[in-house]
Amino acid sequence: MTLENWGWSPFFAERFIPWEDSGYLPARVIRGEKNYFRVWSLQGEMTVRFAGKIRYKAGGRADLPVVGDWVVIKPQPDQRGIIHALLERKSSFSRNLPGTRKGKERVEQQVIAANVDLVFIVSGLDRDFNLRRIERYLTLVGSSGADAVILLNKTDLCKNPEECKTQVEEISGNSPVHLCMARNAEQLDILLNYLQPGQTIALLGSSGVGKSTILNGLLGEERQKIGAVSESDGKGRHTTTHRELILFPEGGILMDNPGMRELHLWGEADDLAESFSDIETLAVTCKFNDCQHKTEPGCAVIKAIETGLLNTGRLASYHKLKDELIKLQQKR
Ligand SMILES: Nc1nc2c(ncn2[C@@H]2O[C@H](COP(=O)(O)OP(=O)(O)OP(=O)(O)O)[C@@H](O)[C@H]2O)c(=O)[nH]1
Ligand SMILES: [Mg+2]
Ligand SMILES: [Zn+2]
Repeated sequence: MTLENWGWSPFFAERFIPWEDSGYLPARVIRGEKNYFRVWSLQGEMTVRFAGKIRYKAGGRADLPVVGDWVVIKPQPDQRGIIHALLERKSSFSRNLPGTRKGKERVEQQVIAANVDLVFIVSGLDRDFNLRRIERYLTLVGSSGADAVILLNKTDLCKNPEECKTQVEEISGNSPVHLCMARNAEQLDILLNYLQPGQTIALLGSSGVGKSTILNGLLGEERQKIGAVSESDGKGRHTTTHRELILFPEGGILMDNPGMRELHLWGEADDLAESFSDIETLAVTCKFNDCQHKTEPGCAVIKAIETGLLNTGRLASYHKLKDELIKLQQKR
């Protein structure tokens, strides 16, 4: 096994140069527990903690290691070690953890996963199916620096999966959309093409959509625990509780994730240029440069609604996500 199998590249090698030749090793965080991490290095898998100075020096939560990070460790006896530094991330997937402190609203970046190349956005074709949520995921992935592929799972629970796929393709821009039925491992073969040596793919989506079932189906073994969805509301029960990187024997790394409840964006208003490229392209021909596409005369976006080129749900979603990103920018 090489570091490259685990996603190591010249980008990280360059950042590791200052640590070379003094007993330090690069290692990838494959699982995070409350007080320690599991990492993989050329000395195999081990349990590591981080040196107090990392926590002390960290400007915020975002500077602490998460699953997917490359860290600098010093091995100790019994497959244990200490994390001394976090190597700069190539990409990171973050959300906003809003809250209040001393009565004041505040925002905080929560890095969910690091150094992910591709995200499988998984949606169930049952009650989970929701175009607006898929748009939100696409925006979040757009801000992260990773590419997105949309998987519409549970085709057996949908009367017309092709029709749903067409609807998603209207909002997915350049991201491919695939249908699958993970329970019977059907239509998963095409996904194997995305698994390339050293590439990290994260599975994201609500609880119960079948992320772990997809992972098991691709791997061909019952690696991850699967949980039934509730009969009353069709939602999952948060069966997966830890993020984890799983190395595929044929190459490629998959990250299973717990289902996400709240999905507050962390990014900038400009990030919508990718996930809403249709609207942003129309906006170029609006009469006013700062057109908000609400009531302005000569608005090309409103005109597209009138002619049926664009639907109101999509525009409302654009406004909602844009407002959220602008508010976030103001608070930061
Ligand atoms: N009908 C049907 N059920 C499926 C399919 N794929 C997965 N399921 C079921 O959906 C339920 C949830 O699957 P999981 O793989 O545990 O879902 P998850 O996204 O990993 O959920 P969390 O770990 O809670 O985030 C299980 O009962 C699966 O058997 C499918 O293609 N069709
Ligand atoms: Mg799961
Ligand atoms: Zn306009």
